[in-house]
Amino acid sequence: TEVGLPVIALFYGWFLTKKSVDCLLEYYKSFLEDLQKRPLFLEETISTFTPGDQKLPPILDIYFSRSKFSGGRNLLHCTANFTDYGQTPGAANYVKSSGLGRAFKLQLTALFVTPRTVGARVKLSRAQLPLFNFDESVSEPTTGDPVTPDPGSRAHVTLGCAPNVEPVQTGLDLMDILRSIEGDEKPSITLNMDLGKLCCYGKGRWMLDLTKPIPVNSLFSGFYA
Ligand code: ACK
Repeated sequence: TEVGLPVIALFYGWFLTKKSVDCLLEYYKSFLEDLQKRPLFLEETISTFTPGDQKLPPILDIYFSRSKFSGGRNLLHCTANFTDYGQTPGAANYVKSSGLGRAFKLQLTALFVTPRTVGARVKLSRAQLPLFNFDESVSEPTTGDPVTPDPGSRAHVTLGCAPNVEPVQTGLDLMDILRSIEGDEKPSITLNMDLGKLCCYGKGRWMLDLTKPIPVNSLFSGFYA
């Protein structure tokens, strides 16, 4: 009888439940609406947009759109391992030991915005950390002081991307902001928002540590298409 071949997914990760997706997208929407009303944010961020975009009205929810994601479906996830259908080493063993189909609560601890991406930072628990398979030191720049990031510091949920930006950029943007913070860079602008203090680390890069972390429910699973 035919048993079927095992297939390795494009990536594995924590997929938010529908209720948590709806809830987080509401946060995202009101965050963008709030940003839209902040001249200091718009000035700093729009100054870094490409020249052609500067004439456009700053409609942030169009600029940071989600339409290209997940085949247009309203999915939100935190990538744990980008296996590229098995192209990456150790993918098959990872799948065996990862325990697919388990439910996890994720803690979102910060929101961040750059001229390229918007994301939510995820603080992985001790049980979640072993599933997170990223070598964060790979995204280190070759110049400047090497700062070794904490394991799991790249964990995030991509909320929106600017035109022609791929979601893989969100994790790189997060690492880039964290490097500035760890390098003891002081924020150049601070804005008091409903959700917490939004701090600017230059070049249109902003991070807001949530005064109250947002808990979301998720299922550990693979994404295939
Ligand atoms: O927002 P993300 O974590 O960034 O979720 C998407 C998901 O996989 C599907 O595209 C992430 N992704 C794409 N390419 C890579 C890569 N080379 N390394 C790590 N993550 C990636 C992307």
